[in-house]
Amino acid sequence: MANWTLIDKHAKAWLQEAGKRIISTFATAPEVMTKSNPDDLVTNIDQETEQFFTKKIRATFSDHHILGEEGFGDDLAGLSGIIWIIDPIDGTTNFVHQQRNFMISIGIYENGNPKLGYVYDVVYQELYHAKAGEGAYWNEKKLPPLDEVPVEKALIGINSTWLISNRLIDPKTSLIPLVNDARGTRSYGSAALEFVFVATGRLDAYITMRLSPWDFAGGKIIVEEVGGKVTNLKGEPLNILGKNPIVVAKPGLHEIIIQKYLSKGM
Ligand code: 2AM
Ligand code: CA
Ligand code: CA
Ligand code: CA
Repeated sequence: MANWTLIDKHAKAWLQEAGKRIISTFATAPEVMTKSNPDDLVTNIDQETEQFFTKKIRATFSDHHILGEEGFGDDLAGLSGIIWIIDPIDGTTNFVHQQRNFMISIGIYENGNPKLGYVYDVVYQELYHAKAGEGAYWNEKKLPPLDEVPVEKALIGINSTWLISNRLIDPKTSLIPLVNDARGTRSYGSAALEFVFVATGRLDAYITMRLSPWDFAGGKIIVEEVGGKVTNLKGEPLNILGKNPIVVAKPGLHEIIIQKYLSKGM
């Protein structure tokens, strides 16, 4: 039996330490490199932060597995055992351009089941976390269950890249009507931040095109602990080890977004 209290204690301590290390680099410009395209950035700090976690986890929990964005984890064949899914810096573009609005995200799963979720706001030093079945917290404050909200009063996190024609939906029949009906939209540039903003009620929903496991693994556990819904655009469960387009929303609003708006554009 895994000792989840011990795992949680280490995860929190390592997040704090990793956050301090990132802040201590702020005076020096990071080394910025590109990955799949010129807008897909990674820095030496993303890489060093992921290595910080992989070293700690391997030294402390040698039987745990690791999936990290920057590739310092393991080659996973499946979901068996305990897996730490890590995004060392979620919002690298914000990290490079703004030195804020980026998060460290960690989701810990056991045999595919959610166990512990963490999203750490390094600059604000605010930790969002959840233990599956035991609720979610913003620092030490327990987050209340999410209430229902009509579309007319909803603030929705959505990226402008949806306006460019894409293969997932037709923006003219689905997202433009949704943006018209909603109270407002916001784009923050960090998926993990947008997940926890839904969990805290600062956003009512977040709709995003294509996220990898490390982008959503931590935030999904936190949102679900307060009654939020996290699915693909068809309302189906996410593939934890794959890439998914995602709708995150308050209960009720989630069904309306999928049924009234997104199903028309597909
Ligand atoms: P990242 O900063 O860890 O790469 C930006 O809107 C959000 O989408 C961030 O959470 C970012 O995570 C994520 N994202 C996923 N794939 C991306 C890509 N290819 N390029 C830029 N951001 C990406
Ligand atoms: Ca990235
Ligand atoms: Ca990410
Ligand atoms: Ca990242």
